[in-house]
Amino acid sequence: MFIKHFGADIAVVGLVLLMGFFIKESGPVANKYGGVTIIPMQGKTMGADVYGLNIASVFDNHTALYELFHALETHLVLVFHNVSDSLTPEAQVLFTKMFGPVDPLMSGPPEYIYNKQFRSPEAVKRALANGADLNSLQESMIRAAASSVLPREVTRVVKEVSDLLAFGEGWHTDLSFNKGTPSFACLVARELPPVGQGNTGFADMRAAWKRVPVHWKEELEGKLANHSDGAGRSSLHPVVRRDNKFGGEKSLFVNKAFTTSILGDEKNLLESVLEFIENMPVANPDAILSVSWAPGQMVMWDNRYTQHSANADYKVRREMHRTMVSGTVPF
Ligand SMILES: O=C(O)CCC(=O)C(=O)O
Ligand SMILES: [Fe+2]
Repeated sequence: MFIKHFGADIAVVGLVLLMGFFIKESGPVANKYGGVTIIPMQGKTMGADVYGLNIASVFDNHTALYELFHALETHLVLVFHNVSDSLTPEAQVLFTKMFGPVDPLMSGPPEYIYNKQFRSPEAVKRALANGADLNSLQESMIRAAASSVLPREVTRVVKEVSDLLAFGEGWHTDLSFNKGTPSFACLVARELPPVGQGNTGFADMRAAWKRVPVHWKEELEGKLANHSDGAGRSSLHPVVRRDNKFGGEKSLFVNKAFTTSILGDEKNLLESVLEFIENMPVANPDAILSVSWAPGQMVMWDNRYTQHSANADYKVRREMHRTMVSGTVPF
């Protein structure tokens, strides 16, 4: 009896080891939904590559749409490769609407959008060191935005050759100074530097919360932070949000661009927390993605649980189109 039982245990252990070997050897598990394949990024706490999206036919493919929605909330960043030629700005708007209401005013008037970058001290320092005239720089970017003939829901994110600053440099969460912060954002590459330049970095704020020291957690949980655009719009949000639909996981919700203070932060933790995030590419590389771009590529991110940062390491014109899903009030 004992021998028989023992033998069965060995067989089970053997089977599990064998399965582990195959799973390990075959890499991440790809899931296929009506021609759309979702492959989680290996060795990362977030991110998935998506192949086979035909934006013209996906609207009739409810299984694929549901799975993409689920994948976005689970993996936080989806990189859509080789999206079909039909990826017009109008199709981008329609596709984004599949993830929730798209607010044409979400991006705000161009002046708001392009002003805020001047508050990034490093960017300003670098631009001034390069002899920039900040006023004319700002003007040229506003002109670029206003000359657009795109649908109102699409924000052009442009860096002209002559611009010394790029929109979105430095870790940030889009529009976190609003009361309802955008849930998802969608960025489409239109004009690009050579591959490997102009990457966009993403940081996983679920992983960040898991990894900050326990005594920080005890201090920060339950506190509110003030987020401000420096131009009159501001909101208070919880430092730790937990409104993830899948499991209510906690996520660290302060960012260098817009968080000005934590209410009741007697231990002055905000600075240390922002430093922790800044240092994530070195200390927590598995919780960071550096997404490189190719023509026709589209990226969607969960703007509640990630931060991102544009990398302005190129000298040519770059143009991206952004659409955003209206947000909910964080809790
Ligand atoms: O251009 C990029 O890589 C990202 C810009 C950005 O921050 C945004 O579109 O929200
Ligand atoms: Fe951004």
